[in-house]
Amino acid sequence: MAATKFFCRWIEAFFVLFVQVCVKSEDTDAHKLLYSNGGWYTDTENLIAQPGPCNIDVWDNSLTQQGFLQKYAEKAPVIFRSVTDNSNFRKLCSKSSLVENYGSKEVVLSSANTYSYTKVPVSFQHYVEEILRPQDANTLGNETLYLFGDQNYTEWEPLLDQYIQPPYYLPGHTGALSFGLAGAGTGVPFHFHGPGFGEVIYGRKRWFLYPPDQQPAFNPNRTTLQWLMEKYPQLEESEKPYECTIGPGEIIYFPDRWWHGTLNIDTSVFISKFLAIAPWL
Ligand SMILES: O=C(O)CCC(=O)C(=O)O
Repeated sequence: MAATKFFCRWIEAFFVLFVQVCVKSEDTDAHKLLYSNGGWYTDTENLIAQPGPCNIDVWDNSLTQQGFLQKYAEKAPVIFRSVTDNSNFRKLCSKSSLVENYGSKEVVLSSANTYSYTKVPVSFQHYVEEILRPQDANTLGNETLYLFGDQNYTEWEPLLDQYIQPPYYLPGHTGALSFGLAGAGTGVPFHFHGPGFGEVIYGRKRWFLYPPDQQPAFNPNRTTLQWLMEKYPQLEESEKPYECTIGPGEIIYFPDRWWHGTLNIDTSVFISKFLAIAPWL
């Protein structure tokens, strides 16, 4: 009897140890990936843009859907921290995993100016090896190619399906996902459209926003980096934007028709969910 008890305890202890080792090594892998930015390196000499202050409300999942609708949906941007766990999606977005699984798939690059007129189809691998690079401070937005949106949804579906979407919604709206990858110092200059969410998977992204009735002064062909260096330092207190720099696992929500411009501090992987009115809902 005593021998059986001893044997059972031994088996139990072994099992607990086994589970602890497995959980710990998964955790460590996730941390290693985050620490290495998923292999999307940026040389420190190419980190020309810096993170800025954050004057936007930040919430964890204690914000209810009702609170979101009352305080933010149509009124103000908001940042969410740790409201979803996209560590599995993050693993799939490491450089080695994306190049291996999606290298031969086509993506359509857009010029990084306000109206993104230019569209250039290339393979994902070509973009990573030949085009993705840190922003040169003198290069214009209309001369910079940027990957955001415009993937063939069917081909990229296995990846996008793994993304856990933000847990907040706008009644009567449907959402479309847009995947992005861009170099340090790149970004999209001020523009506006419908409401949406933007999450950073790797890297850091600085967001600048203005309400619909406060159009900022900017040149649509100059980059957000050029605006930051030329115009931002001259802004009066009352002209300063809403802004925040978000990192992996953080999500920004921007309301309908709010002006927004983005600036990637590091080489960044990101995903947006654009919301549009769905008459059938
Ligand atoms: O995340 C970005 O850099 C650009 C996102 C954006 O502003 C947009 O797609 O409208």
